[in-house]
Amino acid sequence: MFTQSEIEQFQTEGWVAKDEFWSEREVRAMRAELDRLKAAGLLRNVATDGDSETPSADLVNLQLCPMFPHSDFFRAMPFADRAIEAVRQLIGDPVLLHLDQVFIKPGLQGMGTNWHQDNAYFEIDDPLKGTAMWTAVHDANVANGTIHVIPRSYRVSYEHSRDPYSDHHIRCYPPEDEAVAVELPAGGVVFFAYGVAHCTLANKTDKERAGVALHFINGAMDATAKSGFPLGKRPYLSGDEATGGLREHGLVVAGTWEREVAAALRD
Ligand SMILES: O=C(O)CCC(=O)C(=O)O
Repeated sequence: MFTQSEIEQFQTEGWVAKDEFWSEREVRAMRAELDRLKAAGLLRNVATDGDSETPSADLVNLQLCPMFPHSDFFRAMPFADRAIEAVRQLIGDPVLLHLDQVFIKPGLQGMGTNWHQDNAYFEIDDPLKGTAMWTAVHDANVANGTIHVIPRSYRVSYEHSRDPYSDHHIRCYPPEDEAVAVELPAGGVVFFAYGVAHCTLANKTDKERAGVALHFINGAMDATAKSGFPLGKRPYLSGDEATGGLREHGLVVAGTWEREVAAALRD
């Protein structure tokens, strides 16, 4: 999956990207499933008007967190062999799924998710032993507000406060001039460690852009990791304790990704 130098990039810079991770067919299936979730009214606009409270009528940051209770498709995604293999190379076995969520930014109205370090929520002891896997469901570029990361920022814990433009997020104020804009084609993925400061920006194009964010931790972080799924409900994806989802979800999810892709596409 990754070359040695890509793994080293993750370990020193805190992030690494893969342009062609999911196939064009898998991306079509993701879009179809997101359309279904949207039509079912499950996405919520979390944007506020600058006071962390008043729902914004103009700005839109549509979020669903967690996704798995509403979607067999997104429940299966982290169990895809490719995802597990990539994450275990970066953070080591055993790998657990810690959280899943999606952010949709409608054309022209879509707003960014302000600067933060995931570890301000998750508080794991080693900020490189947890990683986000952010999938670009549409081409993600500077114009539509792609994700930006600050390399090596896992070495600093920035102070976080309430984000005035979100009803529940927190934000920090890192040195933005050090940011890298991670442009990805649809189906591309960026992995960034829990300690890496990141944000997305406004979608200034007239087309929707979505990012699916899966968060993973190494098993050694499980006992003390905050937020995310409750302890005992974070599926082990690799290692001796992995049951394919049986223990945490009550049914075997491993091996269902292809079937879910076909189902989303009604093939
Ligand atoms: O896609 C976004 O707007 C934000 C993603 C994010 O902050 C995350 O996955 O932690």
